[in-house]
Amino acid sequence: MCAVSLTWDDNNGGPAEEEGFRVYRSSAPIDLAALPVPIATLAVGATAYDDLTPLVGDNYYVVSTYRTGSVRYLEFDLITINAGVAPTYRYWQILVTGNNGDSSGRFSVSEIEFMAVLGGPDLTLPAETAARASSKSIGFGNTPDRAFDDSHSSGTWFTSSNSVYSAGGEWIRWDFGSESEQAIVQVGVRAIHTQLELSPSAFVVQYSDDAVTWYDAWSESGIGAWSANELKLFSA
Ligand SMILES: [Ca+2]
Repeated sequence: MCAVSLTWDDNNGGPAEEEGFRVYRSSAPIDLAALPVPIATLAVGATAYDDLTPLVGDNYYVVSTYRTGSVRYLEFDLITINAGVAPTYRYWQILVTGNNGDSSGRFSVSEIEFMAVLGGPDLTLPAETAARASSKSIGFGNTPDRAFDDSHSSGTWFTSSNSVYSAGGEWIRWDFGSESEQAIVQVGVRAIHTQLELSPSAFVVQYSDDAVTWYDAWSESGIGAWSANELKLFSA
């Protein structure tokens, strides 16, 4: 969790001069003549406030005293920070740990999508699959590039060779390259057109800087009721 801690000096003479403090925040510079709705109203003599939900990007803060009937700005601070910006990573993968009942334990998908913005574009490009797509195993020649080719007709799906229930699961990965690291917040998984029991039921979205040490972004489980070529979206 990201937090912004604000502190200030109280130069007023107590209740006779103030009813308390208000904290204002905006993603754009704040016009003191047209203040937004305060994010916090604090007691007389307050000298600190923790913003536990800062905006992604710039946060402009104004802290002021207030007094009914006579708005007073005896002191204010204007602070520009960058907060809540997610770190970016070169490698992203889904580690599949369950399928929808196929006894082989393999999993199949027709497409995997990685998005850095909710509802935004899929950042995997079909033209780059040869350099960027990989998987832990390959079943029946259904290579990982087929999960990033933007085609989900017959013959363009990925299948793992190994069972997702053994040896820690089966992964399929995209390498964004050192020049285009990403902070993925949404993943799309599209089922193949048949054999829906091969569709994932559980997976972990993971990221890495070196493809050696992996970290969990978030996990999904209990995914079922796939229909042919259905695209399901999952977010952090
Ligand atoms: Ca495909």
